[in-house]
Amino acid sequence: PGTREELVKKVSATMSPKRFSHVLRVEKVALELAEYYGEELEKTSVAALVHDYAKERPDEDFIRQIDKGKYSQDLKAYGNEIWHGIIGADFVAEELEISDEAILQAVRLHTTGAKEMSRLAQIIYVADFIEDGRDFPGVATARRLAFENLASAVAFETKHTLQFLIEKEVKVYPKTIETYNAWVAN
Ligand code: DGI
Ligand code: FE
Ligand code: FE
Ligand code: FE
Repeated sequence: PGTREELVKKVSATMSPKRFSHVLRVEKVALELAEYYGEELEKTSVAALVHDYAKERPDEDFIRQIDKGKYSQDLKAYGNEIWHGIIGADFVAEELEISDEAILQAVRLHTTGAKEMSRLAQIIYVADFIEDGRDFPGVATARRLAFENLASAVAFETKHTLQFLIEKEVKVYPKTIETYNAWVAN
């Protein structure tokens, strides 16, 4: 992977300045959470910096990965919002030469969550939701919960996201429901 500065250079080259500033804000609060919960800071920084690496890639890149047979064809019914984490981790691994499975898994799960999430995956999932630039009803509660009980912040975010998707009447990815069943409705 190299140094943080090398990573910052590569990641910032793939996205708008606006999105990259989101990435830096995610890193900032993720490191605060890592510090608070005793997670490895270096891993947390890398995971945060790369979590949206594939967010501005053309759809064809993702379709090609699906057609290689590594993923269910069902994924084709979704779009970048679902692909950039789940499939985007492939590009993080190949192009940024990151092989740490804990980091790659945190990238894969950062949008939908999962039934089981490592502490690092929970930190990235929550940090993405509460970073300083986020402003929506409930964000203050999410920020408070994040530093009280990480699992309760994951649950709060999952419920909020599902409510938002239903309100918009968009397709809910099955993994999002799995996350809800495991973290909210248990
Ligand atoms: O990449 P970010 O904008 O920082 O945040 P994200 O990766 O957490 O979420 C990207 C978008 O994905 C967000 O608008 C919510 C949406 N999303 C999350 N779960 C689902 C979903 N969209 C659909 N269609 N289905 C889902 O299950
Ligand atoms: Fe994302
Ligand atoms: Fe998120
Ligand atoms: Fe993000």
